[in-house]
Amino acid sequence: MSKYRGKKVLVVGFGLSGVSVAKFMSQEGAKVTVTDMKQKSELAESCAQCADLKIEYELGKHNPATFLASELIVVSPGVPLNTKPLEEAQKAGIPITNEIDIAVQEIEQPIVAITGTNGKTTVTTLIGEMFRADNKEAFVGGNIGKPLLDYVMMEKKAQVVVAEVSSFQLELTQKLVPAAAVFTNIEPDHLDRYPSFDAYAAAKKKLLTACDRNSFVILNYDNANVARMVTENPGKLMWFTKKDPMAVDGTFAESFVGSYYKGAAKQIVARINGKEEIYDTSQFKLYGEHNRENLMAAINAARAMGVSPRAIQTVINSFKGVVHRLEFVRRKDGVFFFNDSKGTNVMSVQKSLSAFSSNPIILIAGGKDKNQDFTPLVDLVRKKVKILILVGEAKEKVNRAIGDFAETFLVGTFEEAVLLSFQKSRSGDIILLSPGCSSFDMFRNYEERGDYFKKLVNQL
Ligand code: UMA
Repeated sequence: MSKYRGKKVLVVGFGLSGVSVAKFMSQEGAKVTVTDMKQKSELAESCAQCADLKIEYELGKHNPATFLASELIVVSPGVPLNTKPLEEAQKAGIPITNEIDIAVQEIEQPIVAITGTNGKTTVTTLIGEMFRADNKEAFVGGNIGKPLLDYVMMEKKAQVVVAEVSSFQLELTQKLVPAAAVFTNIEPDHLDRYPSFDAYAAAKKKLLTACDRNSFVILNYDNANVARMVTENPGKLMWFTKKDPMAVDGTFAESFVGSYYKGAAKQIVARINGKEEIYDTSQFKLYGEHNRENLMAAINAARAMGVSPRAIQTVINSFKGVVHRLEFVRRKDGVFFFNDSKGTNVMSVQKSLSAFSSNPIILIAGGKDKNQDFTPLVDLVRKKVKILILVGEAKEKVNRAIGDFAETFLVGTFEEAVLLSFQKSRSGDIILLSPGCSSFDMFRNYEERGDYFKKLVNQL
């Protein structure tokens, strides 16, 4: 009998994660209540998906008494844990968990978990593709947009679960033991949710402490915040680096397991099980050095999990990238348009700007601020950005930080931003939407923002 049968379960937040939890808990025979700060009219899609289920709703508010009367509270990733009724419930000793932690207790297949500030969606997608190219069924989900509980409810099971996990999801995770854990990089982000960078990094580190000695731990040697995280050896370490390990130091080179990039030859060398394998990246289509890092991370994870080198090479040659991530949209009158709507923090804008070598860039940025410092962009803006178009809630703040380093326009609407970018462009320019901010001031999510950008661009 299900351990949830008859239990009073409160689901907090009724987005993707909440819907999946509500469905699962109903299926398990729990007494489900859903609460969300939004009104019913704003949650039509979620309500429609659960229309056939026997669920109590408390919408438009969070009622502390309902929290205190629950036996289990399942929190959506976007709901901060310092929300008052949650704090009170925690004080009262009511168990609080999340969708990921419930799911991993039900999943019998090995889990490859990917976290980091940037690159995790690309790495997650690449790993999934590599399994598939090797004729192995993979479920690809988590923060990438498909809740893991959806997988639990599916009848047909995959051989492996490849899960992107965010810091929000890791905060409450206790039961996850990944077969492989990947850390792409850790840089300041979500500082509107966390009191400090250390608090954010600590949430990410929970994936490392979740590993046991059989887990493969895949780390970015070139990212200081990741490299310094490993104080003791939690599992089987695999590194990836753009440097030649021989040039780093002798002991590192000797003990090196993982991948490194030989830029001149456009090769990735993977040293696995004491042998070296060479991957040719000359046909890899993704822009930028950071995408070489993402590729190496994926190669390590795939090889650790037994994917064949041949399948990996096939994916390197054919992978087209991830939507909203430095996604090429169109060329019009010699101007190239790129949609990087998923670039929601300063580091990702840095990586996207660095991906282009010589063409002048017209950058469209701004959105909802996450209490970020935009000044790390100064150098790149000065060197690469010809025109800066700022929009959204954070436009004044971004302008104060970087507006002096390119010709800058502040505009009122997203439509104006796109139109102006095209009016100001010349053949050979790159128009890049890379907001450095989240989308919630004007859109439902970054996907909606990116889709709208593409629609406007295609109408030009
Ligand atoms: N809500 C409340 N009370 C609050 C705060 C929010 O009721 O105090 C409600 C909102 O009104 C809304 C619901 O909670 O209706 C939304 O929940 P959510 O923000 O957790 O969003 P979901 O739709 O459930 O999607 C979540 C992840 N969202 C976030 O982490 C913000 C999705 O990641 C993820 O794909 C999905 O679960 C499935 O696992 C998105 C994301 O932006 C892509 N992630 C961040 C990122 O990548 O930077 C971490």
